[in-house]
This record gives sequence, C-alpha cells and structure tokens, in this order.
Amino acid sequence: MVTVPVEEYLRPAMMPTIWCPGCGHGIIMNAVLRAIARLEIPKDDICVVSGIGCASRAPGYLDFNTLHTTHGRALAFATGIKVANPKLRVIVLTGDGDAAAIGGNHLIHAARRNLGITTVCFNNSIYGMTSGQYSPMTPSGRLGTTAPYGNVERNFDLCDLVRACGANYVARATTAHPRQLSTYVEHALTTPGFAFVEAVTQCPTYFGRKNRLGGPVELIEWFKKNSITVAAAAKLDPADLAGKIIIGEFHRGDAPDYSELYAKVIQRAKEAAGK
Ligand SMILES: Cc1ncc(C[n+]2csc(CCOP(=O)(O)OP(=O)(O)O)c2C)c(N)n1
Ligand code: SF4
Repeated sequence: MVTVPVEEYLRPAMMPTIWCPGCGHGIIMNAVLRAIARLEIPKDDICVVSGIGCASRAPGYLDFNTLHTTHGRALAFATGIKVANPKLRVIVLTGDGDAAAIGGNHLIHAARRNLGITTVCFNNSIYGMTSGQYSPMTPSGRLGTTAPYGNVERNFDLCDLVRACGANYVARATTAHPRQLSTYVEHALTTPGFAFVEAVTQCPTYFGRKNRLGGPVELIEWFKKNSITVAAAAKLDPADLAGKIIIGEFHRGDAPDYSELYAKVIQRAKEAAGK
C-alpha cells in the first residue's frame, strides 16, 4: 500500500480536534487530504470553506486558505471566492444540516450554476453540534432530540437532488469505504463544474446513541452491511432498496463550467467597451 503523507496539510496548533472519539468526520477529512496529496495541488491554490457544525470545524485543522463562515452559507461564500478568483480550487466541507437544511437553497443553485466548487457533505443524518436534532437527511422513523417518537419526514436523496439540479459530478461513499471516498474526492477535484460527494458518516454520540445502533465500530459495520453499489442497486426492485445506502459514482457530465461562461461574458463586455 502506498502511504500518502498528509501531515503537511494539518495545523498542529489546532489539535486536538473537537470531534468525539469515534466520530467519522476525521475519516472524511483524511480522505479529502489524501486526494489533494495524490493530485499534488499546491497548498496556496486551495481554499477550503465551511459553514457551522461539527463537520464545518474541519477547515480549522487544515493548512490551506480557509474560511469558517456562518451556518448554511458555505456555498454562498465559496461562490463569491470562485467567481472572484476562478484559478483557486475551492472546496466546501459541510454537514448535512449545513448543506441540506439551512443551506439547501445555496446547494441547489450552486449545482444549477455548475460553478467549479468541490463540495463534500459529511452526512451523519443528524445535527451533531447542537445535540441531535433531526435533519433533512435523517431517515424516516429514526430518532432524534426533536423526533423522540420517530421522524415522520422523508429524507432527501442528496445525490439525486444535486444531480437533478445540474452538477457535473455526483458520488457517494461511506466512512466504511475510505479509499473509495478518497477516489471520489479526487474525481470531484478533477471534474470541471460543480462536484458533489456525499460522505455518509457516523455520529456515535447522537445518531448512534439515540437510535441504539451501538458505538463507532457497530455503525461502521452497519454501513458496510447496508451499502450496495450503484450497479447492484440498478438490478433490484426499488422496494428492496429501503434502508440501503447506494454507493458509487452517479454522474460525470461535461456541461460547461460557470466560470468558463462568465469569462466569455467579461470578454464580450470588454469588447463592447472597446478594451
Ligand atoms: C443561523 C444559525 N442557525 C442555527 C445555528 C445552530 N447550529 C449550529 S450547528 C447546527 C447544525 C449542524 O449540523 P450539521 O451541519 O449536520 O453538522 P454536524 O454538527 O452534524 O457535523 C445548528 C443548527 C447556527 N449556528 N446558526
Ligand atoms: S456530536 Fe457527533 S458529529 Fe459531532 S463530533 Fe460528536 S460524534 Fe461527531
């Protein structure tokens, strides 16, 4: 196995992390760093943006240009950064609450614009930082602080949503599949346009405990047992997919990147002004 050093991307002064023992967020952060290391992207070319939440603490530990913004608005800040400086590799690290609840509007429009931002959504199916309220990614029937008798809402399929909105790259893996996850982040970083990776992860402190699913090991085992590849899922009846986590690459398109189109607008404006 080839070892990829990621220490140079960390800020030791910010350690230890705020994450609970067994939280999956560190696995995702590691997968992102390994993808960056394999691509040998210079640190100064990267800008990592987050909102608020346990997941959104990740950029604080990373030695790139980083922005820890407001809850739900990571993609709004990232959009401004990318439009102002299209040469930057802009990466958004966000939670399922941050991206799909308060930030849902920004997510659909970022995907619709197909602006070249790589978004990694740390989906632990709950609001971790604020003690376990249900999120738009909490599966129906599951328990949360605000759903003590079971969540009656249906959860989004975030990959379906983002794909339908027009993103060029959409994939999902879990913390039980860290290498696959890292490969998908690498593909996301090398696909022009909006790229989205859903990383299904464990929150043993709230989701695991409230739903009596056990600790981190049991949750990872549960991901392994209940994951099914896109190819295998395509052969099954939708009813047989209830409760399953479909993993794999859902879409790789080549629709024009917003920055490309916007550069042409700038050119046309300059020509019209005789510059
Ligand atoms: C405008 C605003 N509303 C609500 C909050 C409270 N808040 C902080 S983090 C959070 C949810 C975080 O959940 P998620 O994004 O899923 O990340 P996790 O903590 O689970 O990793 C909420 C509701 C806030 N900080 N700002
Ligand atoms: S509360 Fe959950 S998501 Fe937050 S650090 Fe702890 S285990 Fe991770």
